[in-house]
Amino acid sequence: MIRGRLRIAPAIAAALRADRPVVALETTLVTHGLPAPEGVATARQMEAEVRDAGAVPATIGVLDGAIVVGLEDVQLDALSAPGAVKLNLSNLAAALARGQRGSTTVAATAWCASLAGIRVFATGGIGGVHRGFADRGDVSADLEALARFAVVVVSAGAKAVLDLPRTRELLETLGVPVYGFGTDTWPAFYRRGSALAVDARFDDPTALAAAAAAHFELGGGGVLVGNPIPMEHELPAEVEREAIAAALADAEASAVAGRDLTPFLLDRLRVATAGRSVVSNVALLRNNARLAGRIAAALPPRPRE
Ligand code: PSU
Ligand code: MN
Repeated sequence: MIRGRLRIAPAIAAALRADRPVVALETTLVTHGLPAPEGVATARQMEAEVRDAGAVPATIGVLDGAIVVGLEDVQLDALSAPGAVKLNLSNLAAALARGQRGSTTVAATAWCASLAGIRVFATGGIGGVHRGFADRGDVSADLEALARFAVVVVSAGAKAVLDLPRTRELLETLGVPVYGFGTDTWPAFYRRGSALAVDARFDDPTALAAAAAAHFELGGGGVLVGNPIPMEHELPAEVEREAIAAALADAEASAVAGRDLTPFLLDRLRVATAGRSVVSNVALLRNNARLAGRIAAALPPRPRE
């Protein structure tokens, strides 16, 4: 039924049929998370990292009324022209039906990946519970999607502008396993660690892949992997603290809300750190794409029905 809505590039369809490793990549970080032309360049670097790790990259977006799984270079360029809609679980269908051009968030990409039969997905930082939750009630659809779709999501934690302790609690509530790759604490995006524990630590992609496969076998939903930002790209704690405070103050002083909030905060961080946050973001994205490729390559064969 979804066939017409889901356009899987031939190379990716062939890899999936042969049960070769495939990694889904999202596009909201391209259109809304990074400044142009950094976004498109980063998407291509992430694809290269996935390939270097021995897997096939499948960058996902919405074009001409279809979910395109495996955007070609010209399609990625078309998608990232100004005006792309940021798509999550609640506006994906309307965008498809209207033929709107859109980029997929973690939430929408997890959905599309599971429709396509892709089991691993790389992003930068997931969305979560925003600070000031009591007043705004703003919780990213990424958390609900993680609970629902059986995909391994590789990230550097949740975005640092969020309320990380509440986000961690909600993942626990939703039953999403949070694994640390080479870490006992949940990574905090621009920083390698936090005071928050992971459910299990793995130092080897094969052991991690086995745990994720066991979760899927039990009928579980998504698995979140926390992969710390490479040490040399961490933002100094003081720089990060001040930049986040400035970004949150700017958001408070403006009327920004809803889907616009996260892109607004990321852009304010860029300004407050004189571009350093973007360099760190790109570094952790590439690092996550590479690990996702290794995990995809290590997953046991898909069980045959
Ligand atoms: N990771 C990044 N940059 C980003 C994002 C993730 O390094 O811009 C995007 C993802 O697409 C994620 C979205 O799903 O930010 C979160 O938006 P919201 O908080 O509105 O759900
Ligand atoms: Mn939100």
